[in-house]
Amino acid sequence: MTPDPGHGPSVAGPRPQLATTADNGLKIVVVGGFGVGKTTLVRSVSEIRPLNTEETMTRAGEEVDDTSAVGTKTATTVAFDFGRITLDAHNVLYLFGAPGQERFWFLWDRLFSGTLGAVVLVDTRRIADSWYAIDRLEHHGTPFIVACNDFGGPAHTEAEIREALDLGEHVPLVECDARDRSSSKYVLITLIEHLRTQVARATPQALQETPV
Ligand SMILES: Nc1nc2c(ncn2[C@@H]2O[C@H](COP(=O)(O)OP(=O)(O)OP(=O)(O)O)[C@@H](O)[C@H]2O)c(=O)[nH]1
Ligand SMILES: [Mg+2]
Repeated sequence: MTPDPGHGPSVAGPRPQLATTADNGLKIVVVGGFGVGKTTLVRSVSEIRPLNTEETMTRAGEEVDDTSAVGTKTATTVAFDFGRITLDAHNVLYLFGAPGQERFWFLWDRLFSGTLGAVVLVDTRRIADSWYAIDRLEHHGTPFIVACNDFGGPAHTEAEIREALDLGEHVPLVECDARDRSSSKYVLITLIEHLRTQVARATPQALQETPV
């Protein structure tokens, strides 16, 4: 595993240290099909230089990796991405980006362990590629939101996307550009709000006592 050398503006300057008061780590997973932008999202929004496990895609993988929809892609995640966002003096968000290729899906169940919630990224040109992610999250009972990453794919109505993903009305569905830091932040804020809503439904009293 190597630290990512080429990184966006979010890590310019000295790297922020984790406050010594930080004692609560919240784990979020970014998951979805092959090449939907998981590494890009973790990279754009992390306050530290993210750890990633991208490897160059070589001709040896041509027979097992379906690269038809991600033609210009030259690297793929083989374990996971890891980034961090400090929420306040005590709370830190740890971001894990899952590997998207089917041959690495066996890692997902372990990655989901202890996860507060998940972002399912979708490329609307190939919606079905993210079905399995939703299936596994539902299996684990992990709350999630869906974010359609902007690849300039065909325009679908929200209803069409919900139908294609068999998505319940209670699951937030947003659009994003994973390359854009503020857009990625918006996705994470949507997830956190969704988690708060769920907690409020289950234990309204507890939420009132612990403002975030
Ligand atoms: N047009 C466009 N391209 C994007 C966007 N997000 C990511 N990309 C590009 O899509 C390609 C795949 O992005 P990755 O972040 O590697 O995708 P991934 O889901 O991590 O891929 P795997 O880990 O191999 O499954 C890269 O070349 C990105 O630059 C986006 O919002 N719009
Ligand atoms: Mg990746």
